[in-house]
Amino acid sequence: MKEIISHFDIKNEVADPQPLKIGFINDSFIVRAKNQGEKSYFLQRINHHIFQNVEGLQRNIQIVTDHIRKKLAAAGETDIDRKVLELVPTKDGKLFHKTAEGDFWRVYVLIENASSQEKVTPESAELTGEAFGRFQCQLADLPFDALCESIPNFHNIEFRLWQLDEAIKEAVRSQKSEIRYQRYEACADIIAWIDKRREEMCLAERLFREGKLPKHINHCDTKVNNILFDEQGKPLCIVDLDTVMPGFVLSDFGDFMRTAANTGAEDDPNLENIHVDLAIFEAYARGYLREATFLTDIEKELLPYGCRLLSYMQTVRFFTDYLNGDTYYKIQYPEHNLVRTRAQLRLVEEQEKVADKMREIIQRIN
Ligand code: GN1
Ligand code: MG
Repeated sequence: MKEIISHFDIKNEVADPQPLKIGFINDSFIVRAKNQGEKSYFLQRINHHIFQNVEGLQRNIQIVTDHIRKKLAAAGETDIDRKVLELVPTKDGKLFHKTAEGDFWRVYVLIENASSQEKVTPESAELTGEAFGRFQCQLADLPFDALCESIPNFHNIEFRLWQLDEAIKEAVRSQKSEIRYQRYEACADIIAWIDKRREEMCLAERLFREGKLPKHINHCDTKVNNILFDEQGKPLCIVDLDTVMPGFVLSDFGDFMRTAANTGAEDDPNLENIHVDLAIFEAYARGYLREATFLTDIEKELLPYGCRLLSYMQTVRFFTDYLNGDTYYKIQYPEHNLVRTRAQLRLVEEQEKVADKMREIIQRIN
């Protein structure tokens, strides 16, 4: 680990990296300054099986953080170092270090005195909505194709359904004794449930093809825990920029609601816990719409649909991984991906029940 750190342009003395348990994808470590008052760092091993174009990924992050830093400076903001992430280059000026074993590492400056939350209150949701709205707005003047898709077709539901269909085909072809066959056979109800909603859920992609729905730069992982709050509980900085890429604003709005406006957990084994928290929905939407001033009418109109779309997409993704034998998401117990699937599926059903109420709320705020 010490060796890894030595490749980066870190000028102060630091302690050994300590592992952090966050995220399902990358491995993260904290690298503390030895002397008080000096910079500490956040070291990550990038999962290059998932992010196959590490160069493009790191370039995306650099473009986005530079752009936001400029916007913050132009707006006369203070404490900018805590409001936007900063990549630390390697000593030879690269944005990542590749080891002889083929691992990819990167370093950020650690944002001090900041913490993440797993749940929000209506008060913090409004501030969070503003923060994500501002984030999108700051990036709205970048052409959407200024960034690459760090994971191709990441939030493309047509592609996710295709992946599911491939997983099903593989499962059907496999031996009856294999786990994928058994999982497939036991989950006919889930497959039928997904099929019933296919057409509706591909609407956004169709509208894009017809030129009716634009793409912008999105964060594409707007879970509550991807925002850092300061000591007063105010949003400070948006983190986890691996998936910043072109997409529909529905992605960011919907993914936040998927995690925050759910009274249950993403992997709640008790489906009775799962309902839509309309107070959170309303508060977040109010903050978001206040800041995301670039939105077109169709984008605003589709926001409630975006909530269902993202929960549905997550259902499909968790379920595909379950059928594939849990190769993508880290799991904590053998049936974890099935539990996650059922919890997300229930959330879609709950969002369907309150779709009209969501629409009324958006109209009222607008
Ligand atoms: C993954 O690793 P994490 O928690 O930031 C995933 C998201 C999913 C999420 C589900 C690159 O995010 O898309 O919504 O898990 N990220 C990637 O909790 O696949
Ligand atoms: Mg994350």
